[in-house]
Amino acid sequence: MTSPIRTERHGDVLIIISDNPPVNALGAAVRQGLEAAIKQGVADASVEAMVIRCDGRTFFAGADITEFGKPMAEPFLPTLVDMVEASDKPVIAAIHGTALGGGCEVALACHYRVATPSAKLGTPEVKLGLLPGAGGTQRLPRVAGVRLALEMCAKGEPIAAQKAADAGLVDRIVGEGSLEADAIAFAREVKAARPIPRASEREVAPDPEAVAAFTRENGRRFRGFDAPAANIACVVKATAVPYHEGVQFERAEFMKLMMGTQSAAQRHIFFAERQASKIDDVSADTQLRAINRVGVIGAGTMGGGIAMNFLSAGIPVTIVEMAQEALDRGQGTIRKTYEATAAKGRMKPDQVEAAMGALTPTLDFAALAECDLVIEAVYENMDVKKEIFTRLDGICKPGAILASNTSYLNIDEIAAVTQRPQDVVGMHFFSPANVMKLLEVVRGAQTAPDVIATMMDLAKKIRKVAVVAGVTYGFIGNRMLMPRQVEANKLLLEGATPEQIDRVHVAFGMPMGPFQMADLAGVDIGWHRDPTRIENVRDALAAEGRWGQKKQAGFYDYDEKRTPSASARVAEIIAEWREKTGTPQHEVTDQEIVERTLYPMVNEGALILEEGKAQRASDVDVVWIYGYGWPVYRGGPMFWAKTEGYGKVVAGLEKHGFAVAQSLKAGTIK
Ligand code: T1G
Repeated sequence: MTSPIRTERHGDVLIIISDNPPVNALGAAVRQGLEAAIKQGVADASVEAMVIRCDGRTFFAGADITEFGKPMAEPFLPTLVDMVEASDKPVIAAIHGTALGGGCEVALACHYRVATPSAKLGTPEVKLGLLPGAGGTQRLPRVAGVRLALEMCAKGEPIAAQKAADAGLVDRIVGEGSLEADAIAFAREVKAARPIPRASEREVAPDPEAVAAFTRENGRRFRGFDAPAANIACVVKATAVPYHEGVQFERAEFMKLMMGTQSAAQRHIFFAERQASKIDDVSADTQLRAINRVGVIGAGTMGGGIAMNFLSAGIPVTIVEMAQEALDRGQGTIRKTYEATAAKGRMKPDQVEAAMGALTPTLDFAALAECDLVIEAVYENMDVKKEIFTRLDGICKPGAILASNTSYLNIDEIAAVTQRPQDVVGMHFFSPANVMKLLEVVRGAQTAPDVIATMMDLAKKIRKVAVVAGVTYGFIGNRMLMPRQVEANKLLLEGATPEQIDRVHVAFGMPMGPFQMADLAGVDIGWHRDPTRIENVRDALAAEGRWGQKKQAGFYDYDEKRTPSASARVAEIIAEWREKTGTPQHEVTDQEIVERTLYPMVNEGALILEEGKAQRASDVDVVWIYGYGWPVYRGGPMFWAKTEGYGKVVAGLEKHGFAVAQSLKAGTIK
């Protein structure tokens, strides 16, 4: 097998080139090729300097994650990077694309780094529940300082080449199209410079204030994760001991994380997210439909957020409303949201104007005739949606895709009112639609394969993580949410409190529990609006106007800062309903709450898979990670059930009288 590494000579400079698509991952063959090339360069007296660069779209994007958890072939990356640094001839890293993880560590072991202006450097291992395990936590602070090293290692966000240059991490920004030539020229400039600068030989002073401030500022962000603290500890170690001692500490911390369930969960999600975009029965080269203009029906919270996704991606939007006042309000909210983003420096004013300029507000439904995709985002009522799709069928051009943003309703039933059911699909965005990354693409019985392929491609363009769901009430996410809500309400009547149930979910790692979520979404959502008809605790709250945060009262009381506190009135109402329903009371334990609110979600996920309403278990996990804030370090409900042990989950479900899915019982969930 040919090595992914080749070398070329440019006079006295040896170019070492990696060609390992798609992202030059540092797999065994790459490491072996690099080792041989460096040895060749060091041994060849006519070589004065070496340049390492990569073909394809990027410099090394890290260790090969698919090798993790398997016996690793030599040379190991830590050994290889130390060998690069030990070279007695200057080695220059020529960086384009994203030098990430082990790729950034190879660059740090090089004596100099040059980069194209669009290049990025990063140590995202923490997003895989890990840390830079090839000397990165020891070399990075020595080259770029403690503060930047903390940012890069513990948060994992890549930095732009210019910022890296400002921090001394990159020695020269070179031409976007002349990387190799400029790197060779740079190599010639430094080939005779001595001593050769080695990052591991540099000192870095302790900065306890920076560490304390960083840890304090990111406490909420790092809650529940093991890896950030380990990254911080390694960076601090770099300021306290020589390199060779620091890397031993780094190694030990790395192995602890690698053996842990959190990293396994986060690596699972890394691949699950990429797998989700693959549709088993739709080939990757399916001809896509062109989407050059999008229509959105409804300029409310969802419609406005949905429109922003396309405007931000440079796709013009026609937004339709029934009344001028609603249209103006919707347009105003979009502008305000963009301006708020610009005020935080995350958008330039001209980008705000460009996005607003691409928005065409109208009261004229017929204006949708020119759209390639129309997304209906009106309130959840089947008759209203059928009326709209009947009109769209008469207006829209052939080949236009007709989508509904329904959160629950039957896409086939909606499609059936049109003459073009093959062009009808569900696009279930999550609120706030311009922020939440998940998009459930609901595939109807007759939805055409090229419509699905177009949806998956479009999702990438609008920076969404798309998952295909079949037609079932509530699709994947909301269908699994329902048994959780049902059990949470039952547990209230049996003796638990909203605070206890929510505390268990927050301790599990969810951003909030079922009752805090109800207060955020609105206790009146789905309420029949008749204050005289009170059939459960929720009706009682709604009848009293306790509609949640927006009313500063729901299952909790809220102060002006929306801080929740337990409500005596709610405790009274719950006590009344326990009485009224004659529900036997018992002491509800935290474990019981887990067994009765989280295990049924897993069970429902298994049923969804058995019915073919989701392609694979990892898709279900992606839905919950990106749509409902399930903690990524638990890998999603289906992955978690596996780590929990299917047997334990089945026993817990049976103990509480649930009918358990066959595949869960058999442990055959795929
Ligand atoms: N290993 C193996 N496969 C990888 C990979 C990697 N590091 N990175 C990407 N792929 C695959 C991916 O699964 C997909 O495959 C294809 O490449 C394209 O990726 C010791 C321990 C580089 C920014 O965490 O962030 O180094 O689905 O769809 O959107 O310290 O990939 O086509 O079959 O994401 O253009 C640290 C991970 C590793 C970077 C490109 N590195 N990668 O994004 O393409 S740990 C990372 C990314 C480490 C050392 C440690 C992104 C990207 P498929 P893609 P993209």
